Amino acid sequence: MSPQRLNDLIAKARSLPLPRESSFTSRLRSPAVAARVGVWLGICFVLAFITGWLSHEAQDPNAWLALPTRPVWLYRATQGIHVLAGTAAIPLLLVKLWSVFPKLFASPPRRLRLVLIEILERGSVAVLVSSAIFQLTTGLLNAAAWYPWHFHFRGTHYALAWICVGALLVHVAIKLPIIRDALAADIDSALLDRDSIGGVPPLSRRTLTRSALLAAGVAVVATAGNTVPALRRVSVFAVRSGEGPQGIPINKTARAAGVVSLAQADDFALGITYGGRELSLTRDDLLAFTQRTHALPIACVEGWSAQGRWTGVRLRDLLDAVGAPRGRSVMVDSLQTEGPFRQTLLPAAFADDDLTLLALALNGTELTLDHGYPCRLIAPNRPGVLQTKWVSRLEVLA
Ligand SMILES: Nc1nc2c(c(=O)[nH]1)N[C@H]1C(S)=C(S)[C@@H](COP(=O)(O)O)O[C@H]1N2
Ligand SMILES: [Mo]
Repeated sequence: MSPQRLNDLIAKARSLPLPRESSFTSRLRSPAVAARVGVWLGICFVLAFITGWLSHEAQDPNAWLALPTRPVWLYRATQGIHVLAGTAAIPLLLVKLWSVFPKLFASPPRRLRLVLIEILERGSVAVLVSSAIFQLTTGLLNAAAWYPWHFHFRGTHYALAWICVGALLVHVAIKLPIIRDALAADIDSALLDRDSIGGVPPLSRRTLTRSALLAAGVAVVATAGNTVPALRRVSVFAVRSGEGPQGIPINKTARAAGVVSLAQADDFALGITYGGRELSLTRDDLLAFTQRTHALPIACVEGWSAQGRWTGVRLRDLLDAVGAPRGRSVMVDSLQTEGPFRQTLLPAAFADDDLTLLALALNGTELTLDHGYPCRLIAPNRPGVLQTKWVSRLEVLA
């Protein structure tokens, strides 16, 4: 495109009946606010990114970063932080977008070189804003157990996280001088303001920034009951803080998993195999093993978690029964015939851990059907999605 034609295009764009940057006169729409809210937003995104990445790795049996088996509450904490950081980011992002909105209508610069820089800069902001909105919306809906999409949530949310954080780094790098100046100056300083700013608004910049933080805090308290039992009564947004049978919520019921009759069948037997050796154990056989009780949390990737007292057979005792050596991973199968969680790989560190149980009871009573009757896996510091219910078979891998 010739410079002349570009100039014509720019002139045409300028004459369109759109708002201009100068149409916005509020003092609140300022770099002073954008930078301050941006710092908190950045903290939320970094926390969500690190904890989300950890969770993604924890669910991947081939990950180079394996979760340790201690402390038993670690994954519960990181996944709680993940969902709460994302929740706090929602009001912060809204205020931040509002504060920079006039920039969307800034006239393009006149020089070709500057236009190219502007395109790059705006492009990175477009990627950042759209990926941030995508991440927060899908995350929020997922935590609310509503899945109105057809794509694979975990893979998509994970891929977009890298794009979002990449665009965030580019954005911060480009804006560093203005961020530095805005944070160094008093919040009411007019130093970085647009020319079009009008009179004194009904709200001070300080009040707006504090309100944004307060809204983030309220959003956190309103959801934290998903993870923090003490907050259950005030957490109006906590989707699965409800008690559930045996004191713990249910993610997938036996009916939804299609295992109601198989799980209650009289001839149920757990198969355990190692090499050529095979053992078949009824529920009564399992009850004849030494029963142990441990307090371990179910920490769902969708942000809720709850502690239970699980009673059952130490997994290692079952592996010993087929003569399997230590240091072997175990494939855990469920009675469920479909769905991604019907089979999970239990890495050796978890299979050999003293706290890992094939649970038969929860909080003092026989496991209910929805919690995984006749038997379910419960291991320390393991994502909820991998705590397989309705276990039918354990295969010790070579
Ligand atoms: N077979 C099977 N096991 C499963 C699931 C499933 O869908 N199928 N859901 C998992 C998920 S996502 C969670 S959070 C926990 C929840 O356990 P609970 O319902 O006993 O609280 O079970 C896990 N075990
Ligand atoms: Mo879950």
